[in-house]
Amino acid sequence: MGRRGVPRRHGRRRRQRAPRRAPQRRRRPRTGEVHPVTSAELAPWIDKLWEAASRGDEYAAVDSAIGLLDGGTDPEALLLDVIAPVQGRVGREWAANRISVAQEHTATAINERVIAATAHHPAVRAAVAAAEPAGHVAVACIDGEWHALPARLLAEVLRLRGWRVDYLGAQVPTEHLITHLHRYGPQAVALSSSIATRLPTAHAAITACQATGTPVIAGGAAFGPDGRYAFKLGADAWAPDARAASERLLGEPLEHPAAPHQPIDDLPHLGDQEYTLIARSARQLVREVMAGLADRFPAMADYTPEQRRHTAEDVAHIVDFLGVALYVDDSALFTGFMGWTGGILTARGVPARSLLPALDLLGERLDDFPRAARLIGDAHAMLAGADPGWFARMGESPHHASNVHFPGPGKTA
Ligand code: B12
Repeated sequence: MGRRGVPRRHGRRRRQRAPRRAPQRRRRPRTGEVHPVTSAELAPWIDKLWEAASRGDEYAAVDSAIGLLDGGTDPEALLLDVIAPVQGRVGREWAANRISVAQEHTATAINERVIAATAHHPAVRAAVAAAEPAGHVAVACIDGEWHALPARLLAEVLRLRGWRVDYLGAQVPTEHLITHLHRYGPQAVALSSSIATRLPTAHAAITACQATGTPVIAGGAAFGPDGRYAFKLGADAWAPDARAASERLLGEPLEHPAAPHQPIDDLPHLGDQEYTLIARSARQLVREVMAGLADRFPAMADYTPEQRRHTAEDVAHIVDFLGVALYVDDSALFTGFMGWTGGILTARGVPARSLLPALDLLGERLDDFPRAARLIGDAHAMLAGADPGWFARMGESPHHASNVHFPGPGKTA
């Protein structure tokens, strides 16, 4: 049953007190042992954790985190100023082809263990218990979203700031999230997504949560560096990182969500059906582009089955990103993705221009779709015009990304 009309305010308790303390000083753990640290003090610990995680040494990684906590380091600083940058470095090192996919997975798995060990450290448990109660929030990843680590960091930071957190983890089916909201009634739901192709699903989840009367704060790399897609999809709030998210939740109450509505009400351009038709025929499009590539590049006949599979996966990513760019009607999303992919290829010795034939084939098949044709044209112009140095820099950027394999046989991970 929906609960629209029931006014639920965040931080109400705090709002009754005056004057407020400066935002950065609020709700820090007050165990008496914790001391603030500067980024210069933390830098060697970032290196230490990175080295342990990248060589797969879980014990050394956990020991370095525990050592920091034993020494009285603010747990929030450990989470956000040590573990998060290390995880960002994992992505950059992979993008630059300096670590393998397996090393990236290993390092990520170790960082997850480090976060878990941190959460159970006595100083952290004491800090959570001592924090002034802030309210009740659910943190969940969008359905199909595997990137749980950013959401987990958010959940731990919110706990440290006094929130009772229901952490639902990766890929939460929207219907189960809604059941949870009805059953436990958190004041807000924090939806996390890192991969832009989940944005249409994120939109459905945001709309469904709001229909229960629960305001939504959205975050994670998928929503764009300035949160533009969160706002386009009707989220009640957005924040760039966990610190800003906790400040936002403790600040002005989130507006009571808009009346129940359909996704198309937020995005009237969906009425042209381009997104729907392309999303529905994505598999067929991938097959046609693959057949076209085989015609144009006889060398593909010598590809191993694995190389063909990888190339097809990459074409599928291009079609997926085209679809999501049509969904949010933003050419920059598709161009950014293609530029980032060009960067990934450049780092692996494959020229970014080798993406052009796939774009050409896609454009030929979609010439009846004016918005899609424009997006493909923009991406084509970018790929044809940019110099290799620019692609190298794009590959290092965390905000635009793709899969890894397109299109040179054996060139990519
Ligand atoms: C680790 C990782 C994975 C792991 C995830 C494991 C896990 N348990 O999380 C695995 C291996 C599973 C994975 C899979 C994939 N990944 Co990946 N992955 C990454 C990587 C390297 C790190 C992500 C991360 O943890 N970042 C660190 C944290 C700290 O990031 P953060 O966003 O800054 O987090 C803060 C804020 O976003 C904010 N925040 C987060 N959530 C929320 C929520 C709210 C409400 C608020 C307010 C704030 C907030 O607070 C956080 C803390 O301050 C990134 C690259 C990168 N540089 O980020 C790619 C990346 C996210 N992955 C990407 C891709 C493409 C994939 C795959 C498609 C690859 C594939 N071949 O299958 C799959 C997709 C799986 C899926 N369906 O979700 C792309 C995304 C492309 C895009 N533009 O959308 C990236 C950018 C790079 C890449 N190509 O690898 N990935």
